[in-house]
Amino acid sequence: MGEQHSCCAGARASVKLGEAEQREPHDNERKGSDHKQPQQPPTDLHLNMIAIPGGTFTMGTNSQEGFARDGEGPARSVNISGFEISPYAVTNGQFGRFVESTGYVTEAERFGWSFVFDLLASEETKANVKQVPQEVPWWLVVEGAYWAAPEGADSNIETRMDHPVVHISWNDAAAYCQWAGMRLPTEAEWEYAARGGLEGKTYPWGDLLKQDGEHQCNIWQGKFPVKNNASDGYVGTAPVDAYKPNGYGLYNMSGNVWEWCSDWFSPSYHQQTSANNPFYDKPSGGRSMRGGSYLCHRSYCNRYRVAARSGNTPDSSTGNCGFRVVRDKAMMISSD
Ligand SMILES: [Ca+2]
Repeated sequence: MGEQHSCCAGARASVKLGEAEQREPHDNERKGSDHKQPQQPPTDLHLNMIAIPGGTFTMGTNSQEGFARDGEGPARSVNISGFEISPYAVTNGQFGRFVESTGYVTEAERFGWSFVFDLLASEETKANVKQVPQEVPWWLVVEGAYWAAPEGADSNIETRMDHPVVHISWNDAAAYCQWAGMRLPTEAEWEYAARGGLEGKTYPWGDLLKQDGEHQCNIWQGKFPVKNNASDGYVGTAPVDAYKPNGYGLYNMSGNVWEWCSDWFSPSYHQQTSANNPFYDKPSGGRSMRGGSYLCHRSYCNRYRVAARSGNTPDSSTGNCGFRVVRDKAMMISSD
């Protein structure tokens, strides 16, 4: 794939466990099936979808603050058809209903491990870690870490049902969408929605990181990667409805967790996609992610801006990446 940012999210392929430790998915696991019969999604799963009107906006940025190598620009005018988007990232509670209904097994479970940020893991978990990527030593390869045990086997989500589900690969997210009658947003839809009706701003709320001295999102304060002051209230994930929503009523489009998009990731996205409902459809090895996460820091990974982009391989999973869902607008008959 194109430029990949290991600080944002570790890649599955960068880890080579010993033969005895490397668990390849079995065929039946790849299908995400066990003995349960898949059921229809509950009708109350995504009740509060928000309608985003079609329109034209300036996508991307030419700002020096942007990462040119990521392909954040050149900024250009893009047309988007209307769609509906969830106001929040998919929660642990919602993903749990998917698993309960279908018996779906995530890729973190199939491979037997996922990437956990070291400050979040217990001392016991850290002591059992067999591998840490040298270039990004804050990403621990934790065996037994998955969506319901986000920091490893000695963790759980009991008090975090309203937090975004994490350790979800792109393939896992796509499976949830298929079950829920949804799809992942394109990058263009995501950015259009994240801007909340504002034009050319850095963040979903404007150009200043704080408003009236108040934190607007869950990122990192302190010294990355050793000291997180958490002055925004959270070291790890925050509830999906924390902080103020943007102009469209969407929460946490910046920070908290990265969100998968449907496009393949390419730094030449802006040069190679249409101005009408752009979508990068050439397989590049990586899928796009947007929004940044609780690990982003101004000094290190300033990718919680609305034009910022990253990507990861579709089988990778980390403790700072989730997703939100969209669907095409239902046909409306105008009474005008
Ligand atoms: Ca934080």
